[in-house]
Amino acid sequence: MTPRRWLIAILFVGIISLTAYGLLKRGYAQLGGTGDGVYTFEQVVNDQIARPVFMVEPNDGSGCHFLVQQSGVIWVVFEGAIEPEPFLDIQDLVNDTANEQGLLGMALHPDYPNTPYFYLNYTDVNDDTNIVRYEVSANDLEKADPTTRTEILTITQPARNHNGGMLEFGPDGYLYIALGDGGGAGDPQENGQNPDTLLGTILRIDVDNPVNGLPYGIPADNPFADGVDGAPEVFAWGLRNPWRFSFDTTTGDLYIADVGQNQWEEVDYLPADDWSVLNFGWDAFEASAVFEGSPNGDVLMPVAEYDHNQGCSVTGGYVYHGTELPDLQGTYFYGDYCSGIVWTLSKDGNGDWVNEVFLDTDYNISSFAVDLEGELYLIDHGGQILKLVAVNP
Ligand SMILES: [Ca+2]
Ligand SMILES: [Ca+2]
Repeated sequence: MTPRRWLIAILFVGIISLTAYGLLKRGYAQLGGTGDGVYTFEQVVNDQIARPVFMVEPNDGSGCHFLVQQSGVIWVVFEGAIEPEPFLDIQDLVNDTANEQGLLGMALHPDYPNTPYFYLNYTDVNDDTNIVRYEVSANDLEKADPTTRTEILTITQPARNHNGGMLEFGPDGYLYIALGDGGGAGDPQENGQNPDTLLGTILRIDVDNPVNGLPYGIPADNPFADGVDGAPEVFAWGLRNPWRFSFDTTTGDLYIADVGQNQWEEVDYLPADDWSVLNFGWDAFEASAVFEGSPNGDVLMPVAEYDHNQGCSVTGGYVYHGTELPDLQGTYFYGDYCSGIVWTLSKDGNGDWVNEVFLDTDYNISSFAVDLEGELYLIDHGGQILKLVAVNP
C-alpha cells in the first residue's frame, strides 16, 4: 500500500477502536438533562484511590472528610489531597472479592466526636455482613483506634451479592442499616416478603441503649418490636438490594434506592409522618412490575423507576439542602452506576412527583455524599470525587 493508504487504514482502525471503547464504556445513548450547561460535577480531590464507595465529613472542626475504600480502608481527605496515613485499615477483616462485597458503609455517631463512635458495614472473610463499632483515638482525630472494634450484628449471607451496605443515623437518633435479600436471582429464599429474616430489609436499632445482653435496643415503635410477626430489628422490608438510602435533613422523609433484577430500577419514598406501610414489595414486584408470588400485605410502590435502557443499577443520593446552589433546594438526587445518568426527583405544586434527567455523566456512580454544609458530592467508582457546582457561579 501507498503511505496515503496506510494512513487511511490506520485512521480507520483507530476510529473503530475508539468507537468500540466508547460502546464498552457506556453502552447507553447520551441524554440531555435539565442541568446541562448550568451545573457540573467538578473533581475536588486530586489523588485517587481504587473503588471508593462513600464519603462523610466529621463535625470535628478539622475540615477533613473520611473517604471509604471498598477494600477496607478509610482515608482522610484534606484540602483536595488524601493524607498518606489512613484513618483505619481493616483490609485483613474485609472480603471484597465480589463486586458487591467489601467495606460498604460508614456512619458517624450523631454526637461524634464527643461520643467517639463510628459504625461500619462490611462483608467479612466468610462472606457475611458485619455491623461493627470503632472509636476514634482519644488524642488524634485523624486516627481510629483499631483495638476498639465492637460487634453490633453479624448477618449470615447465603450468596456473595445483594449485601446492601448503607448505614446511617436517622433524625430520631436510631441506627438504620440496609441489607439486601441475600443474593441469587429472583430472591430464591423468598427473604423479601418475610420480615422474620433480617435480609431484604432496613433495620432500625438503638445503639445508645443496649438491653437484654445485646449491643443495642429495639425502638418501641418498630413494626415488629414484640417479635411476633417479624424480627424486632426490622423497620422496612420487601427490598432487593437497597444501595444507599438517606433522610431528608429538613423533613425526615426517607429515600431508598433499590436495585432491581433484570428490568427495573426504583426509588422508594417513606414520608416521615406516615409509616402505615413499610413493605416495599420485592419480590412480588420489581419496581411497579409484577415479579412473582403474592405480597405479604400492602405494598408501598416506588415514586420513580427506570428500565435497563437507561442504566443497570440504581445508586441513591440525597435531598439537597446546601447553600451554594439555591435553585436546587429540596431536590432529591440519585443516579445509575452503569449509565452515569443523574436524575432529580421533587414534588410539584400539586404534590405530584417530577422525575427528570439532570446530567448524563461518564462516571460509575458508586455513591453520593454530602458535607456538613449540605453540598452534594458524587463518588465515581473509578476513583474520582466530584462536587456539584454551578458552571457560571
Ligand atoms: Ca423468589
Ligand atoms: Ca419495590
